[in-house]
Amino acid sequence: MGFFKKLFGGLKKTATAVANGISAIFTKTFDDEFYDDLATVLISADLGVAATERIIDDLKPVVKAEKIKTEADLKARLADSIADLLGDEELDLPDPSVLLVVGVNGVGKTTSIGKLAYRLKSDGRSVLLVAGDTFRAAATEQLTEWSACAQVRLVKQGAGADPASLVFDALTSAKAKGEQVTIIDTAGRLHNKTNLMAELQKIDRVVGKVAPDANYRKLLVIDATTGGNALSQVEYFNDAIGLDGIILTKLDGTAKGGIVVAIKQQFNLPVYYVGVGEQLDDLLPFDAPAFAKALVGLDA
Ligand SMILES: Nc1nc2c(ncn2[C@@H]2O[C@H](COP(=O)(O)OP(=O)(O)OP(=O)(O)O)[C@@H](O)[C@H]2O)c(=O)[nH]1
Ligand SMILES: [Mg+2]
Repeated sequence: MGFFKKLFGGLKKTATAVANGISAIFTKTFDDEFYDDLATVLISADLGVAATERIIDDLKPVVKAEKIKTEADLKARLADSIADLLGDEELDLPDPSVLLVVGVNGVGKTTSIGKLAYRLKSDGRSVLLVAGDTFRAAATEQLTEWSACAQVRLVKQGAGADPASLVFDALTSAKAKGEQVTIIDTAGRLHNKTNLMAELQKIDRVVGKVAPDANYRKLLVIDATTGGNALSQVEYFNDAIGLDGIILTKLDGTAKGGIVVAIKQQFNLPVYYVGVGEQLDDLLPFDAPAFAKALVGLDA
């Protein structure tokens, strides 16, 4: 399946909600009432109040100047405004790169790492996976399966091992073997578990020490179906280790895909990848214009 088809398929629930919402309120007079209703539609899709206001302020003069009349044209201009807000940043992975993948329980960290490893390997990069979730034996098994599937090397230890020393060993090995991209999985953790957040900070310091010259990126995985709560997750993890970007999973399971826009507005953090399903190729690099179009229900 092509990239756009996958993205549109993944965003279907959000797109249907937004597109139907716009159809329901559409009038040819674009007055304050219309824009209030449009704001309600966007806020319902979790774009957030601040981003919604910014998008509508941006849209109004364009609608006027271009004498927009049709619903399709309105949606196209709306998509432009959303894309502008999102910006377009790719995750650049020069050699060597280290990715630390963090997030609360069950958001899709390990699955996304597996999919990303597969994608990078298919692009001809050498990838090392690090089973830094030593909390549960099943977590290491899960990553072992992904490493076999993506045909990449894995560094692991027994359950209960200290994740920071595992990361130390893994990065030392990555350096010796000249691995291009090292991806570190971590146990799911809630912000109120201070010992687990401290453990994450320790891992973070180890990476800084062992691989000071690497392109080191800290990525938070967020489950799109959690809605507004995702914003507080960004805040806590950002405070703890300083994030570089987001992987947003399970877009296929929600009508609230607009959370991407709220995150960008509030934290100025780029979304680098989106998860749109459970298959191997269901992790897509984020493409702001395509995403914005899909979000309002327009075809590519
Ligand atoms: N529909 C859908 N399911 C997903 C997506 N990404 C992950 N999942 C599913 O979410 C569930 C949890 O995924 P994991 O990768 O184990 O999550 P995790 O964050 O590593 O979980 P912990 O290690 O327990 O904290 C699995 O059933 C995945 O298949 C996605 O983009 N779409
Ligand atoms: Mg996991």
